[in-house]
Amino acid sequence: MVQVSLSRILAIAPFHRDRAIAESGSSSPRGIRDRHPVLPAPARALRRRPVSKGTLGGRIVTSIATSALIASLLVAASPIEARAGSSSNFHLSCRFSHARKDDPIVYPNMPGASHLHDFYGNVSTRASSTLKSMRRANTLCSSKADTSGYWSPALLAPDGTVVKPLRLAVYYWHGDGGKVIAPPAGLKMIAGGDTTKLKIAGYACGEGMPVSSVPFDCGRSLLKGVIVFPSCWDGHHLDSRNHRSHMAYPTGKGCPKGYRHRIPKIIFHITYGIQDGTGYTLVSDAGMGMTDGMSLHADFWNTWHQKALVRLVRRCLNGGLICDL
Ligand SMILES: [Cu+2]
Repeated sequence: MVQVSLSRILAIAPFHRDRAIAESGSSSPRGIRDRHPVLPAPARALRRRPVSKGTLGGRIVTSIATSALIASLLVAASPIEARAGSSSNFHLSCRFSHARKDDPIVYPNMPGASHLHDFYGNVSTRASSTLKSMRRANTLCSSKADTSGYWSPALLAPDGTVVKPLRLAVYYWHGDGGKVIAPPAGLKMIAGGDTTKLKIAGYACGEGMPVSSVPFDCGRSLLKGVIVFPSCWDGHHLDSRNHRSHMAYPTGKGCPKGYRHRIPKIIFHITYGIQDGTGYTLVSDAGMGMTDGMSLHADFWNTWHQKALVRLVRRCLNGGLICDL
């Protein structure tokens, strides 16, 4: 095991952390792949995994480490890099910032026009936000270079009270295929809205892909809302009228015609802070023609400090690593 500083690798001051641990490939790549949220995983085993108070990456890498010593080191250290092969990714944790009836993508400059959204990371995201104002603002994400806009609809308890969520974990996966490019600066997109398509949006416990179209009882684990964004870009448009049609999901044969530009597969894992989600709904259900939390969707606005994002894509994704930011 070799200790390196990711900030040195990336040469980005805001990324400075005390230390980083690079795993030299001694962990089993199979072990990593087994817990890849994108791949079919043993849902029951994942659901029963206890929730750790360690860092996001600590949880993941701990699950693949075989010795308690390595595990404790990895939980304590951040960022972490590990050899990953095809399941390379970088991921960060963004704390809940504020809830507001704003949507800078669907209703720019129209405060109060939207259903109630939970905003994560950037503390300034509002209807009037611009790329410039976003980049100038503070972020609650674990990487200070990530001043992106991340939001999703507010969750309601069965008695109608609004749930204050805890945090959002954002994964940027390499996915299958050749090299990926960084999402272009200013890219806007919306994903989800109908959890009958579980591959795109739904609910889970702990890590892993959605296993339910409605919030449910996770026992001792925390309920998560999971949304998968499209990773094929048309190469021209940063947005489109429905905020979706400039993007496409890959098929078994890769990115479809007209959408050949591969960006990372971005996956949101929202931690609401509740265990039993039975009877919970979303504020967006009625407006989107859904019930029972089935309108789960999310918005992504790439207002990262772009140079840092480009470096992460090159270093972690095209470099075959797992990077915990
Ligand atoms: Cu919404």
